[in-house]
Amino acid sequence: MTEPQRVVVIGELSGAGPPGIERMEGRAEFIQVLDATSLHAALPGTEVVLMWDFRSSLLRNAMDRADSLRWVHVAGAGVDAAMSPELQARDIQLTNARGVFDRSIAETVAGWALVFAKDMLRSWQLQQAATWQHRETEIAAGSTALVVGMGGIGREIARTLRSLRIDVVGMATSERSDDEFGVIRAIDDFDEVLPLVDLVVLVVPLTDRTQGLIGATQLASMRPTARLINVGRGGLVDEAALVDALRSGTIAGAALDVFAEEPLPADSPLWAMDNVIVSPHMSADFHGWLDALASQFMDNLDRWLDGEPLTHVVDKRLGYVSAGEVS
Ligand code: OXD
Repeated sequence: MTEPQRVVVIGELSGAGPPGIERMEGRAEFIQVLDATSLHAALPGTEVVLMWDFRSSLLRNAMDRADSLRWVHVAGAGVDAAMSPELQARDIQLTNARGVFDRSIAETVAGWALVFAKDMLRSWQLQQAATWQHRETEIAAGSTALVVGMGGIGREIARTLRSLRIDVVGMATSERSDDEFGVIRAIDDFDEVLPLVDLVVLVVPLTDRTQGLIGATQLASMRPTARLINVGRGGLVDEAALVDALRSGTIAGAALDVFAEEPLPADSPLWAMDNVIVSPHMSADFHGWLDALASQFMDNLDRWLDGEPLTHVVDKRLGYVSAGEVS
């Protein structure tokens, strides 16, 4: 009889393992680690690591102990915290939670687009003051949104915005023609397209290329009526420059699900700004998301144990699952 596959799980779990672990009985054993010391002890001889906590930097800092590592699964969309030169260079497969979050994030983004257009933040603020103040609001239909990052999540965002009759310009690493979205612009054209749109949605992975994509220069080039939605990573935006731009009216508003530091520090000026929505990194997290993440991993683990190819394999040079990948 073959030994069960040892899977080292990095991150907090509420039960004995990820939800649905029973189906792996006899096939896999899960060892949970929460700190560097236990990871250091568990890594030697381990082939499979599940990063249940997609934000953890534990593995990145312990790659010298990972003598037998062959597969890392990140239970999240962004793999930036797992990425390291060693992981990139070695023959280790990296997979992510592609597909799980598309709908939840798309609905969040569409909701915020409408909150801005229909001035709902102001209505809420006036309600707090029991003030009846009639106003006129924008029509979102006919406005233009730039969606930066056209992987699975970005495409679902683009679809959902289009269903509101918002025109969408998609942007990805390189220019390409797409059956559904027409010409997808290259990220190198970012500064050129930015001044032409009403809404900028960041859903692109954080890589060396996208770090600090939006700084003071980019903000200054945006329409004063434009809004920024960030559901990618805090590092995509220079947060201090954003605060300045929101204060001075350089841009009209921002909805932020991700921040340079999380949780957002209590003294961040963003908390108190009336043209800002602060969301605690939860745009992806719908009721049942943990079950969905676990079940996606177990399906891949079954494939691994059966010697079949894994799905949702991240291109480690790009930092995301490339368009041609099985998903
Ligand atoms: C993720 C996220 O990458 O929720 O999964 O930010």
